[in-house]
Amino acid sequence: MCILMVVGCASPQGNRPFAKRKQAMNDAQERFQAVDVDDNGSLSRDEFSKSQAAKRAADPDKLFNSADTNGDGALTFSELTQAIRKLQSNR
Ligand SMILES: [Ca+2]
Ligand SMILES: [Ca+2]
Repeated sequence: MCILMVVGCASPQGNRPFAKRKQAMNDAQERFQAVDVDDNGSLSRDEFSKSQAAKRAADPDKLFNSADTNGDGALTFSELTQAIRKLQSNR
């Protein structure tokens, strides 16, 4: 029993490579990255204006401003998803 426990503890469970990271990426993230043309992880006003969310919005500029919660002039993925969630819950 002791030996089994030692072997169990020694198995490198924490060392697994993140092989499935790509699969875990969801649609929203893929769309975000497709719009993020300069690939810096955030959407500038210009990039945002080309996104589906902006095209569907009645006032994309207003949407951008309300989504940019930290006011740095760019939307991160989490800022955008929160804004979209807010939009959807309003309907
Ligand atoms: Ca960008
Ligand atoms: Ca921001």
